[in-house]
Amino acid sequence: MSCKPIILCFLLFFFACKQKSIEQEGLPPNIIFIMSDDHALQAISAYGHEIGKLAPTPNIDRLATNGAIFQNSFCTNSICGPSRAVILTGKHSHVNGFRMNGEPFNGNQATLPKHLRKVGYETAIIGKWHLHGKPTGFNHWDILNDQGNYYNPEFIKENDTSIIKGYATDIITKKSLDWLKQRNNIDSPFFLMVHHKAPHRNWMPALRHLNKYDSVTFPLPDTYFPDFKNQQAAKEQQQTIYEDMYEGHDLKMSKAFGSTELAHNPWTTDFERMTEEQRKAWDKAYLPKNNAMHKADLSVEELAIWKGQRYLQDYMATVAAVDEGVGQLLDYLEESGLDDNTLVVYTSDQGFYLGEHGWFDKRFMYEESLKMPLLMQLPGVIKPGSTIEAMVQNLDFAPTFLDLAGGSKYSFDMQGESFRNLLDGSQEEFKDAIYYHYYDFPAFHMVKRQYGVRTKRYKLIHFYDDIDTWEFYDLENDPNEVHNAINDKKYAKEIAIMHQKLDSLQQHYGVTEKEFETTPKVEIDKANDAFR
Ligand code: SGN
Ligand code: CA
Repeated sequence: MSCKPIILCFLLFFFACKQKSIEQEGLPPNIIFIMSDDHALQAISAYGHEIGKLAPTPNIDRLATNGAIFQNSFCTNSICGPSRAVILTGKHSHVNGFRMNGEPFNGNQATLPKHLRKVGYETAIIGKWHLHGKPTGFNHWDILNDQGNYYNPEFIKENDTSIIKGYATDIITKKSLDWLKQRNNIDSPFFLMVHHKAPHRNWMPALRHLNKYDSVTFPLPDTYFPDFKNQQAAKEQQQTIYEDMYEGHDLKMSKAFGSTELAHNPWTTDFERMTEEQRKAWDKAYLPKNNAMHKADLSVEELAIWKGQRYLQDYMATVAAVDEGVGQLLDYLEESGLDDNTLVVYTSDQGFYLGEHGWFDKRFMYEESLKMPLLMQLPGVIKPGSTIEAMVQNLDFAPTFLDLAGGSKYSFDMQGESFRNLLDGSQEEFKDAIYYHYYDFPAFHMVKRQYGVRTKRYKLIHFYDDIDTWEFYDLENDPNEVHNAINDKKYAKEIAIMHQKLDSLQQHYGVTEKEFETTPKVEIDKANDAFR
């Protein structure tokens, strides 16, 4: 028998494969955007902080090894819904209209997924949405109801709302993998947003992680017991670990030795929704730890330190499941060969305080909540192991992704800019100053309204509404931001320059008088008592 037909078949097969790979090379990259909720960069080992090193995140770190770690990525408004709206629109809060949690998001406006669809992408979002109303611009969406719950959370789809038994982080990972595996239109690139609830308050770890960090002592920051000299807004917040956390709901403390009944737990929804089996495993893990605390008969200061430890142990245990989920997604990309042409992004909607200034939560323009973790891999574009020092913002994500997707013309009216050239190293600098504006006052944690500007070295903040105070920090000499140098003559010149920068940024971004509204005093007084 002649072997000619076999050779012919082989050649045809070879050219077909070759053709396919040329086409694929020409395709814009897929984008997997993994965003957790309230994940401080101190809690990611690749960032080198002590906390991250004691509770490593090997899978998130894979992105730093395979790609780039950003050292200076900032949000424009450190709170959940607003950050998400900025990411979707590439516009500051006062322009996209979603300035604080609870305001309606106008889903008719132009957004990143809508533009990506115009250039041929299939788009999906799975997990936390928190912009109220139904997502628009996505071919597929499957979202947590509002903030979502750690155990047996409720998910909402176009025509279905159901409680899914299990642990939120694992369910979100599984739903994401299922979507990737079952994609109906495999010839188009995709944009998948994987949005975790973890490590958001009230930090409930998965059953397999309930004892994960019991034997680890995390370092509490030098500023754990602050004096807030010349920092009036900081003095008046309600987000101090040892003053404002709910002992049951947040710290999982029991009422008494030998009891599993939770101490202060104003909303029963998080624990009551657990199955009997889950609750049993939970109590088994926490009872001995809580008993030990009761037995130790701690002083006020010792208890404050104990609370810091409990907080960090639980927080990091919720991060562990997120990290495992990232690992599963990366493994799948590698096994399927998709990794070659997929931009994988890991970030959080904002940073978070892990005891700095004595705090949990975010909102303030001080570093730990202003900074977002940001890691990205894209083979062939981002050099493995790169560190990007340039200042970028969540405002710039949409223009950057559109640029990579071949849709940069759609970002013409966005306020962010593409930082694509930072990715391949063709550019090292980006912005010389970033603008911040937080509005959610009076609200949970009573953090004052504030706006400001940050450059590589300095920060100027104005707190307003029921106060009117300015703060200035030299981040090089005072990285912990404990010395408000606004009245220090030594910095007069720098302060004047920062004022100019602030004015010109507000002008550039179209900030009008309307953005500086204040609240009637009766409302503030009412709110002051509401969240204790
Ligand atoms: C909840 C939390 C607050 C948190 C806000 C906003 N309390 O209200 O601590 O600041 O969400 O968070 S909780 O005990 O009900 O969880 S955000 O991430 O959605 O902005
Ligand atoms: Ca958040």
